[in-house]
Amino acid sequence: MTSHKILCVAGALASAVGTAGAQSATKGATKATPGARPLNIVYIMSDDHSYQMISAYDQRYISTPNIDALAREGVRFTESFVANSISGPSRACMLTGKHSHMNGKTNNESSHQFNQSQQTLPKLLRAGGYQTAMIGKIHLDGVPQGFDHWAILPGQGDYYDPAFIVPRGMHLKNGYSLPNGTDASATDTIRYHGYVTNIITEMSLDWLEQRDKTKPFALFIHHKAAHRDWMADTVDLKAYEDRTFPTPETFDDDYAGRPAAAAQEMSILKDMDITYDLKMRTNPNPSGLGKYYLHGIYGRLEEGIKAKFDSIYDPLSRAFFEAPPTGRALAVWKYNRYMRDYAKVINSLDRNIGRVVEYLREHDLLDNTIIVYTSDQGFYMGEHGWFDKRFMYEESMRTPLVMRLPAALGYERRGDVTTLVQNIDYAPTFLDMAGLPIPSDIQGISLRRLLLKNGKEPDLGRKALYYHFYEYPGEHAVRRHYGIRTTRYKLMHFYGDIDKWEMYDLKKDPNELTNVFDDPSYAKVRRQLERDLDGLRKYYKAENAK
Ligand code: SGN
Ligand code: CA
Repeated sequence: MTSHKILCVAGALASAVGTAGAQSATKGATKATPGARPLNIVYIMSDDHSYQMISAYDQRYISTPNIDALAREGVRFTESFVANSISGPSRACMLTGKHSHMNGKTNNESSHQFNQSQQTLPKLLRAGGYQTAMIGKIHLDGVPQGFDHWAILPGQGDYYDPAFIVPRGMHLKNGYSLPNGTDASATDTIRYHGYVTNIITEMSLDWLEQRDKTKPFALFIHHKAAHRDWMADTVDLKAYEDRTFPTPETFDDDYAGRPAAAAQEMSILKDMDITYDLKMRTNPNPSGLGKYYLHGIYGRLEEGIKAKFDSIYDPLSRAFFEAPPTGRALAVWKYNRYMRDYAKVINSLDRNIGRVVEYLREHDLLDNTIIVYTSDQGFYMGEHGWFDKRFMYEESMRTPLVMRLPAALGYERRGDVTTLVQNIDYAPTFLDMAGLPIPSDIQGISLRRLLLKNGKEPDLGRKALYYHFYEYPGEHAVRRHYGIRTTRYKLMHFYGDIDKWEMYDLKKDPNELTNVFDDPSYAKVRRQLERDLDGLRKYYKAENAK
């Protein structure tokens, strides 16, 4: 350590999903070139990183040269989605290749614990001869299994001087509480000095350095960034301070015809905290969250770091409380503060991704390593007036996904991949690329065939995606809902204390402002989508999921 997808006909869908489910590892498998080196996997996943804030996806806001380079030297998935837009569940989908109702981790609450003893991607890779490691945020209960080495943040973790839970004996215990389910006799918790994104990177590079170099490896680098409350590394504190960000088209959404959207509590204007989220410290009347920032977050920074935060935020804070803006002006002011802080955090994330690529380059590993960059879900950057995620609407059901691909191993595809993909596909993809069998109970499909050649994308046999969000009651008050997304339409059902169906024609209404569920001109499409959603629920054994 240095110091830290119009709609297919019902029969087509049924046969489509059937084909996908029957896919095997050997089908169309890349014949390894004799003497070729085995494939290594570097999977980098951040937290809450919206595709809007990656220049490879969206040039309106910021520049992310290192993430863009991964896409340039490989592929950018333009239709990439999660199955459940919330941390622990999303990570469980990724690790198991199964929807939430099958892997058991339906929401972030530890009352719905992830059963670590189930089949997972790292266990399968390890059994197949891979050396495996995971560093950073996993947000699942208990001790990670299937890794030769791991160091995880307790829960969300901290941006500064973060504690990590590590296998016992790796470091000295320093008294941090362990998450529910952790076998305390098997772990140590230790606080590291520095900024979390740097520390996770350094720990990852340290592991690469000391790994058994005779074996292929799979390294899972899971960043805390860019989770709320967006605390920048000191070197990025001044960045973007002179920038005014354009508000997105739907910033002033009135949620007409969408009661669940109206009932959320993730409004920048109403729910974003001036002190906790936006770091305005001279608040005469801080909220509970504000007090937590003052004592629990800002309060535990080192004096030198506090001074650097003060030099940026205190003049802004004093000016704000002297003449606080109101109404829409306040919403726009908060939006800009939010965008700046979030962008600063992405600067560090992108830079650290660059360090990992550089290490792989220096150690002659780029030719036999796939580097994946994704996030545990998308995020609202002011669209609909929001921050956070959870909804099946585009900004949060989507997630960025780029892959730097080793041409030397036959992965010659470059540019955009436009097939609908979902995070349950990662596990079967990596197993397939590693030449390992894909267990039949995995629900995702291997994307490997999409990565081989340029030209028409092979049909993977899946015409629609299933989505289900469960965390209600819960923070931000997003109602439970499930639905289907095709390349053109989306149908979703909010249930519980709200019982409302919503349907969108994404071609005519990409911002999902007009709910056409009751529009007679869409009656035929709606009947088809309803049948297809039923078909998907049966296919995924989700008929009883709620
Ligand atoms: C925390 C945040 C929420 C966020 C959840 C889940 N509140 O509870 O804003 O939606 O995490 O995020 S905070 O006051 O603690 O910042 S997730 O990415 O882990 O699923
Ligand atoms: Ca997240």
